[in-house]
Amino acid sequence: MSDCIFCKIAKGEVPSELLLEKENLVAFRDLNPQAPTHILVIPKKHIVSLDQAEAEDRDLLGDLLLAVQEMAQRENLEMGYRVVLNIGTHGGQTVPHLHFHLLGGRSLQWPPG
Ligand code: DGP
Repeated sequence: MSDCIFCKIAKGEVPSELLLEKENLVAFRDLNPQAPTHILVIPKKHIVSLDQAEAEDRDLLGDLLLAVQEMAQRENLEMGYRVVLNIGTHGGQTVPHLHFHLLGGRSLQWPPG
């Protein structure tokens, strides 16, 4: 989508600290980190949120989760980490392009606010 900031990051039209690029996804550091490691893993395909994902996105969703795992291993998060998927207004989603947050490097509280 032409006016989507994450589409622009995925295409390299907006700079980011890009950590991983595959055929169908990219991973980059969050602009506003909430933990020592805060990485976003996004599909190149514009999907607004998990709510808009379809059966044809099954493989893509699996690839995104495996990319999160790969990034966690690269970041040496052996003590554990959290994967967050915010959906819609009540879910706290601010960027309407599906993205997994990978948070780690400190002990994280539960429940979230
Ligand atoms: P969410 O609230 O789940 O929609 O998370 C959106 C995240 O995206 C938030 O943690 C900040 C991050 N973010 C927003 N704009 C940019 C950007 O232009 N570059 C990067 N690297 N991160 C961004």
